Amino acid sequence: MFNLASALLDPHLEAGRGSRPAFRVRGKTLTYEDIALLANRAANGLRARGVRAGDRVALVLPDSPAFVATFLGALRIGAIPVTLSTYLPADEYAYLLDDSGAAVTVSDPAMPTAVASPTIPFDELVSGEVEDVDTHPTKPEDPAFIQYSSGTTGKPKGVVHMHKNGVQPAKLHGRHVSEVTDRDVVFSVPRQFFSFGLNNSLLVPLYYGACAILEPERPTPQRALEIIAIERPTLFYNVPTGYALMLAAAESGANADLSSVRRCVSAGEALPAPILERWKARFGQEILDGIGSTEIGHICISNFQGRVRPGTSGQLIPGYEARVQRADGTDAAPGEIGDLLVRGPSTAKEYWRKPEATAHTFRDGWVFTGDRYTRDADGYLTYQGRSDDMLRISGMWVSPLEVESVMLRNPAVRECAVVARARDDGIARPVAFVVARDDAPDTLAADLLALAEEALPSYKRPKWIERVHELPKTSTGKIQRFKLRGR
Ligand code: 3UK
Repeated sequence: MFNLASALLDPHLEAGRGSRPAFRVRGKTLTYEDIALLANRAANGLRARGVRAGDRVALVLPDSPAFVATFLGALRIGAIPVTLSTYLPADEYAYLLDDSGAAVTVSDPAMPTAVASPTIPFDELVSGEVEDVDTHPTKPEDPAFIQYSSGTTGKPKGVVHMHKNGVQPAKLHGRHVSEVTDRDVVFSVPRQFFSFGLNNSLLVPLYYGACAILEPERPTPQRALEIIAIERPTLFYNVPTGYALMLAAAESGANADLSSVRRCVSAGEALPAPILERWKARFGQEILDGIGSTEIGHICISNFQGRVRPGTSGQLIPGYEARVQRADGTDAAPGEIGDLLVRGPSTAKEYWRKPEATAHTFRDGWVFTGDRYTRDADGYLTYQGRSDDMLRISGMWVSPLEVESVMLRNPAVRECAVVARARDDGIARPVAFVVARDDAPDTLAADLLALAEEALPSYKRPKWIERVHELPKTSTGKIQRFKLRGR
């Protein structure tokens, strides 16, 4: 048997490290013993509500001890936590709860969400529950937890991780890139419901007996700098836009003391070289960019301290293999663009109840990432864009179709294609290429920006509207968005 909750907590308690700090939340400390006992109460609370091994437990919780305890408590009894974003619209919750078939949903009434179905507030879940529980004898390959990824097209897919691979992010990236020890204090701006954040603030620090700072509200750049100055983390994690905004805040006078930090890690989208260079000039620290995915389980290719190459995703982390393939399945030559496939011990088992999507992405132990890459003679890999048309904005997926559909609501728009364009600092934002009707008003661009503001969350809104006479198309009439990139 192998149980992930037991693997993350029990060795610390058995070795007498129960009184060591596991989490810091707004000035309060929770020890390893505190969090283990809270997780046991959550486990008992779930069992009392009829949850059994194999049942799914949805979490709609901010970064907090409640999140950690519900996650670990569910694992402990062999139930499967499903970590959902706390920022979704009502119809998306309805879809995700139905798709995962969640038996219960645990929430935090202090953080209102749009979940329409009944939820159990965490405080109620653990109220009156005892602090010991027996561990369900899960097997290494049993499903442990599910994270949703919106991936390429269609509806989000549940990525199913196994008990045994939950410790691999710690053993691979945690060991070789962050070099985590029990003396580390970690702080991740990306949230725990996101795969990058779950690794940063839960799976990796607990494995090493380190301490993670949890901030329930998504921190603004100013707040992130403040938390760093007060809590003095040694390891810091963010997405490229987060680094760019913190830099901008520091450059316009915000207090910034990063002297405690010995590693800055970036993932989620490519880190532009100018951001890395400006960060280094200001803080004397490099940023270690690495590429990972929900399906891979964590970062698998990364820059390493002392051998960073700005503008690249770095080199393979020991334990992973990568192939850069031509369309015919043969290996691309050095410098030649191809499809990136990755193999390693942290990769997921499958998509939840989606055999076709599983067959497309999980190929004989390899994960087809959907990313285009080149590899040079030294083994440095460089991101070249997606093989589909999906955009990565602020580390989140944006479907061009969704944005184009909003633009097309304006009757003066005949056709529209949305791609990503880098601003001066290299950070990507959506740009809409629009073919307008001849009688379109001069105010069209402003009208479309206003429409986007009304209909889309800010990261999905086009920042530029470009009027063109026609869109590039294939002979079969398919829009060639890749030809618009860089235009
Ligand atoms: C893109 C990158 C260039 C790439 C993630 C760290 O982002 C994570 O997972 P998601 O499933 O998205 C995966 C996709 O995002 N991407 C991520 N990092 C980079 N592109 N450079 C990068 N450094 O398209 C990839 O396929 O949301 C990141 C750890 C765990 C994760 N799940």
